Amino acid sequence: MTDTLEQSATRGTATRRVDALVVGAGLSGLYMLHRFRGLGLDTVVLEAGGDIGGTWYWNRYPGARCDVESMEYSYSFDPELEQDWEWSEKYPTQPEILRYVHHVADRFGLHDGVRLDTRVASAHFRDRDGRWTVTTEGGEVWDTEQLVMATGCLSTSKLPEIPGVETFVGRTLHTAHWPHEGADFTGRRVAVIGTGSSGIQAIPLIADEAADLTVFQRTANFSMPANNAPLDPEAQAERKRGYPEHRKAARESGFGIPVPAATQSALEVDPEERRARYEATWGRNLVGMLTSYTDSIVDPAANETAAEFVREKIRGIVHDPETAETLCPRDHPFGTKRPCLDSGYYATFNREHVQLVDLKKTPLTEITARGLRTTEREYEVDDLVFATGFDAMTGSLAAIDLRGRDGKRLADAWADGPVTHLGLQVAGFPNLYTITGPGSPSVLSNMMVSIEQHVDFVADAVRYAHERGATVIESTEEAAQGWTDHVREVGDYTLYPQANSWYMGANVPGKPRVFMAYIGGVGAYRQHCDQLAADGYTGFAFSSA
Ligand code: N01
Repeated sequence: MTDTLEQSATRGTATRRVDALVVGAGLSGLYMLHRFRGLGLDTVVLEAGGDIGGTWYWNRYPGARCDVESMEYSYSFDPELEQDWEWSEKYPTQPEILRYVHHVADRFGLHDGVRLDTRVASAHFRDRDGRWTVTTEGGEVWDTEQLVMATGCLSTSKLPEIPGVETFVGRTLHTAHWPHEGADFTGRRVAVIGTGSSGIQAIPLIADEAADLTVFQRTANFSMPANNAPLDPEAQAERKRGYPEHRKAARESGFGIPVPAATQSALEVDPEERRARYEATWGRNLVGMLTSYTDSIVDPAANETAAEFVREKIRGIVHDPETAETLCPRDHPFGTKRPCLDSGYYATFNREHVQLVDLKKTPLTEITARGLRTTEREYEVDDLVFATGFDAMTGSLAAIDLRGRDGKRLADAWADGPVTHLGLQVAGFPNLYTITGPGSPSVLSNMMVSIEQHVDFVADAVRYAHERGATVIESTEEAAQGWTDHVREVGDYTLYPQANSWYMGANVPGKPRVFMAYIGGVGAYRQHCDQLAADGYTGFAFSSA
């Protein structure tokens, strides 16, 4: 790390010293800035994008919206903010969330703490004085005590491993890097590769414009109608009146969204009753579908009852029986890949100009100058839309040359999969925090609930350390290994590890196959974190450099 400082001196770059650096100006980075400033810490946020907003700055594809309801997917830390802001729809669109992010940044005066267009290249811990040297791709050098990675779980996008992408002469788009001016598909022949949440949201809208749309599906996904609608002002006011209790219930829940706790096994009720229950939840509450019964996500037979219910729905919507069967997911239990919410996705395949290609039967072999080739034939198109997802949870951390004590690389520490204490800290990487990192409920929850909890935990821990004259906080090896073993054990109790999902790192060749999120529930997780903090931050060591 001294090298970096010396190099910067050679280049004539001044090193700027701060108390805290935050990487990423999305919903977590902005709240972290607000909390650190509240502690009087000189804090700067470095943001790779051209503006704030994180996920909601980048993912501008047609139909992009959050599939957690607006009234849930919002900050709870400021009662006046949550009373003042008005959402317009049940599920918020990407532009509306971005407006919300800007409103929050304006309201709390956060803009001047963010440096845009600044991508972090490396972060090296200095053993001699317990601080970090952080360099950016532009050559800036920062010197900080605290370093918070608010880099998001789904922010390093990926293209499919198909040769020839550079040979295609038409337009290529990735859902996570959508042009700000939009993309007009009118009269064009379009291919969409990928049928995850992004593809499933975008496909019906692309179909509205395109002359011809071919969807290339590798894995059929479970999706439920969103039934989105404008928010009734009276219902919104009612929720706002009950916000304190509702937020509390969300924090104590399993997925960060309050739903009644299941009390029965799916296999102990008769099929009619079970069906009625699924029917009542269908199109209303995705988390409710996942948690209908005590064994929905742990017992294959119980899970299959929900999976078959969804397949019946698909068969009821899609006219062509062969297309319907291709759209029916069969290779993973319901919920073990992120289930989707859609607006007319399955019905899109009833349209004359929309075709589905089953890549399980005819895999893609090549991208050509004119389109895509499968083992069966070539498809000529004008536009290639990649809805092919992300190197999730660890990708954005791996993209930075992160080195802890004794120059240890994060890449080496995580060679067999991420090892963290609470998904928040890595042993040997003092004062480094990963907001909603691997090993925390994170992507299995309403992200806003998990973001606020992690940011508060970090701010409180730093305050605790400073009040005691400590400047270095680090998790012990034992605590990190113990927590990670627990995360794996709880994951293994469920059906989640059975799917080839991004939760498992399965979508990135060579990535270790481990279930990266904590499925113990946000309520139980929070309780554990609170208890450990009340006991003097068990598993964390405090020192001064
Ligand atoms: O990405 P994905 P996403 N050849 O990884 C396919 C959140 N999100 O951007 O399943 C052919 O889910 C891949 O196939 P397979 C949400 O958490 C939320 O859609 O790997 N196909 C899959 O179908 C979500 O889960 C919201 O076999 C290839 C697709 O591409 C997460 O972000 C909206 C391929 C990728 O799906 C990621 O969603 C959007 C190849 N070589 C996203 N490589 C809301 O809140 C990949 N695929 C609504």
